[in-house]
Amino acid sequence: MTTATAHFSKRLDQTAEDTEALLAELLSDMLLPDEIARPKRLMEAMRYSSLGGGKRLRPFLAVESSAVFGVPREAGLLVGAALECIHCYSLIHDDLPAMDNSDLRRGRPTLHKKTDDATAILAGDGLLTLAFDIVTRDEIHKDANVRLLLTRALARASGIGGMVGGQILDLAGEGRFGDREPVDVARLQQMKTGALLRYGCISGAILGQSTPSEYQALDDYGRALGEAFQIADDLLDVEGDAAALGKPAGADAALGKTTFVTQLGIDGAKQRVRDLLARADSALSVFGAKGDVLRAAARFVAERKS
Ligand code: GRG
Repeated sequence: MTTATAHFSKRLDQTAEDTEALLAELLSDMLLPDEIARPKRLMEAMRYSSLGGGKRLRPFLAVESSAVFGVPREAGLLVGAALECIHCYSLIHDDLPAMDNSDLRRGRPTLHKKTDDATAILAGDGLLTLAFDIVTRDEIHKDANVRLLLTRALARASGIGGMVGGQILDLAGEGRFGDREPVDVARLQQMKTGALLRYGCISGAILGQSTPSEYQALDDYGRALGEAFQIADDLLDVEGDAAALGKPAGADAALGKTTFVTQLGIDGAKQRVRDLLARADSALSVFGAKGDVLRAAARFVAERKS
C-alpha cells in the first residue's frame, strides 16, 4: 500500500466512524422540539438500515470537499449525514418488491424482508425527511443563505431531475411500464447515482463559499467520479464476487439491462474509467496538494471491490 493510499484509507475509516456516531445520535429516541413522538418500530427500522454498514463514501466526499476550504469538520459531517440518510432511504426503497425486489443488502436481509413493506416504505420516508431537517440546522453554517443553497442543491440531486428521476428512467428501460424504453446510460447514471455523489463534492464548495471556478472544479470532479463509480458498479456486476458485494452479482444481466459494460464492452468500460480518473485529477489541479485525498478517493471508487 502506498503512503497516499494508507492516508486515504485512514481518513475514510475515520469519517465512517464519525458518521456512524453522528447518525446514531440523529436517530436516537430523543425528541426534537415540535416532534410529538418517535415510534419505536419506525426508529428501529431506520437504525437497522442506516447503522452498521456501508462505505460512507458520500459523507466522505462531503467532509473532504469541505476540508479543501478549511470548513469545520462538524459541518461537513452533518451535511454528509444528511446525504447518507438520502442514500440509505434510496437503498431501502430500491430493494422493495415493487422496485428491485432484493433480499440482501450490505450482507444482511433487506429491511422489508426483516420487517414488512409498509415499515420499509415509512423508514425510507423518515430518512428522506430527516435529511432535510439536518441540512437546514444552524450548526452547519451561520449564514442562512448558505444553508438554503445546500438544501436546494440536495433537493435537486435527490429529486425529479436527479436520483428519483433516474430511478424511473431505469425502470422504464427495463420495460416495467410497457415496451422497454431506450436508455441513455450516461444520462441515467448521472441522475440515478451520479447526482448524490456529485452533491457530496459540491457541498464543500457551497459550505466553503468558494469562487465560481473552485465550484466548477469540484463539479467536474464530482461528475467524473460519479460516472467512474457507476462503471465500476457495472463491472462488479459482471466480474464481482457476491461475498464482497454483500448481494448477488449478475443482477443487471438477469434483467437484460443496458449498462456501460453492455455498451462499451469490458475493456472499453475499463478504458473509460481510466479516462475519467484523468479527468478527475485534472479538475482538482486548481487545489494543488489540498486535492490529494479527493484524488485518492476517485481511484478508490474506480478500483473498488464492493
Ligand atoms: C428508490 C428513489 C429510489 C432511488 C433508488 C441509487 C438508487 C436509486 C438505487 C440504488 C441501486 C443500486 C444498488 C445502484 C448501484 C449503485 C449504488 C448506489 C450502490 C450502492 O452504493 P454504495 O456502494 O453502497 O456506496 P454502500 O453500502 O457502501 O453505502
